[in-house]
Amino acid sequence: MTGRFHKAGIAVLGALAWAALAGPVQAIITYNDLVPPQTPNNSVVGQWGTNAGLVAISPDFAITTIHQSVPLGQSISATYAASMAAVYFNGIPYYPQLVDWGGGAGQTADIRIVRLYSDSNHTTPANLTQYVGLYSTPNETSLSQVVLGGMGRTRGAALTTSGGVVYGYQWGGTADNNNGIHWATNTISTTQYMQVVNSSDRSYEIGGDFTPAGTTGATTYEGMSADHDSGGGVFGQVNGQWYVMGLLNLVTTHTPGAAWFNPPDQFYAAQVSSYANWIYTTVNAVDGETLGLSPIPGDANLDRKVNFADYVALSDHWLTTTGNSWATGDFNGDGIVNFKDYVELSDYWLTTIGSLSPSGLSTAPAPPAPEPATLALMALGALGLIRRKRA
Ligand SMILES: [Ca+2]
Ligand SMILES: [Ca+2]
Repeated sequence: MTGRFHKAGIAVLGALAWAALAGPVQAIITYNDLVPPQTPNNSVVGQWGTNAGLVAISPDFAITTIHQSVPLGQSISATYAASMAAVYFNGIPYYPQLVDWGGGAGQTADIRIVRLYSDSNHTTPANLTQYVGLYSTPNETSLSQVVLGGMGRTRGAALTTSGGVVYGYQWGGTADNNNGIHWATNTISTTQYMQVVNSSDRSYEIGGDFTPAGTTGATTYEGMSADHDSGGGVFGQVNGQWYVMGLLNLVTTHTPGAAWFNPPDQFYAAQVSSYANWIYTTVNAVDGETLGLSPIPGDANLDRKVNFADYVALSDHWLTTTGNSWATGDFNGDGIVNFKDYVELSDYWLTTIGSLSPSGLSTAPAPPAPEPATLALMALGALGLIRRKRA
């Protein structure tokens, strides 16, 4: 795969010099025009100028990528980060101010934080009613499904082999760009620290593949990002709430632009969990606003600590198949409390992330190292099972 995936182009840059193709309406690029039944509200993703998007994370704040302002080869500097365009949520204009960019001291993440106002003088706060929380734990690859949402190009003509087999789709014409939000599903298969624009600019990223329909690993509404989807989001639902886990920013390149599923193209997004601490504290420092953070896997009682109280909730419902929820230890939402949920709790055992000062938030994409306490938990788990059987 790495042989063919010789470089990752930046989806948002430049109008391509090729004729606009008539094509169906649906993109982010999908196999068909079906829309996932469960997505964040359409108004969570806004339009950034004519070539990108942004994601609302509170009534008055949003995050987007930086590279839609940066020429190829240039570093992501404050000058480029400060480049602002009109933004629209649900067709209503808002006026952004740069708050911070890059992910904190010494970081070059393709993320900027903006504060939104409803007037061009920046006096009246935007007061958005639709927004999502920040995904706060670096376990994106463990989720069975994520949702992609962006404003980019729609699906163009099918690409076929000489034998007539469809292997991908060209990107639709620029007239399709930024005319509305499009959704798809996928899974996150990788986390990487990788180049975004300039060779010295790197972001922690999450990524996935445009897996062929009907093959192992393809989601029902499988799709991937295309040109001008940058700044749109990768979203995950945890305990019934939506969280942004990435800002779409890179895709495999073809000339002309296209999305292949055979072999699968890759998409990447700046990883929010690696920068959640920075986003949270930066916004909080501006006006005291408290952002939503996704629950820690295993934290049944939502006190942002994974400890014995949570273990008891899981143990009390061990191997039950009805009436379950996050509060009863069903952390993966499949209705059953079993070993899969136990593994999530075990992975985050004794993890503490304060709700008001989340200094303990992980800033690395790798999962936490196993701790000695896990062994103790395993022993407790065995005891719990024995007790259940005797009951
Ligand atoms: Ca807890
Ligand atoms: Ca479960």
